Amino acid sequence: MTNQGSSFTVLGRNTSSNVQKVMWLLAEIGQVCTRVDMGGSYGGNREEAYLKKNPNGVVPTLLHGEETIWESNTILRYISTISFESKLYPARALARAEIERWMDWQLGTFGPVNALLYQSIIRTPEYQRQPDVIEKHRARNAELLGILNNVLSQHKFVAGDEFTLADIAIGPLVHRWFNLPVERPEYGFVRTWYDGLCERKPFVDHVRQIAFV
Ligand SMILES: N[C@@H](CCC(=O)N[C@@H](CS)C(=O)NCC(=O)O)C(=O)O
Repeated sequence: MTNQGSSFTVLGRNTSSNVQKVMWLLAEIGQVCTRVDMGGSYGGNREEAYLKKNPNGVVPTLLHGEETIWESNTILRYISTISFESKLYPARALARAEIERWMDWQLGTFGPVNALLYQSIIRTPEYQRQPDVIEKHRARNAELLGILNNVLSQHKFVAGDEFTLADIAIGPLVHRWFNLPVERPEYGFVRTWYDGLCERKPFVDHVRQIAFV
């Protein structure tokens, strides 16, 4: 397959949850990569050279040989496919759909709601924080995590009994939920799953130990 032997370069700051997913996956499968700080306080992502690679001006962007890939979940699928990581991303259509719907749920449903909560606390100076706004976002996150809790009551990981890309897509956002100063309902199944992630070194290295900014 083209570029299969080429190395990976990830453009993006390690504080971005979308960069974290990619770094976490690469570490899980033992793929060496180079990461270049871009975005946030590092900047560079609105410059012409970067926009030529990723017209959205956001991180991450993956460079692999001659190829340039953007959208973090697409990057996860690309890396898994070319690395033949069939447990993380099986070829069977139904198994794939099970995983991909949770990746899409992260991107289209949970991600935006989680980002609003994160921004209303971490990205807002303390004196400007609005308790009613934080509460609105907290409640919506709690509602969505109830869905996840229900699913995790049925099997060990998000998309079944195997650890897959679905866990990697959602993990960094659940990490934020458990570490923001908000009240949380008792979601025992999500807690057990999250505690399990915290026992994985790649998760600790690329998600858990990175400070919130
Ligand atoms: N859907 C995109 C979202 C990418 C995105 O919004 N990245 C944020 C960081 S999480 C970003 O680049 N923000 C601007 C910046 O960091 O300067 C993906 O999953 O790759």
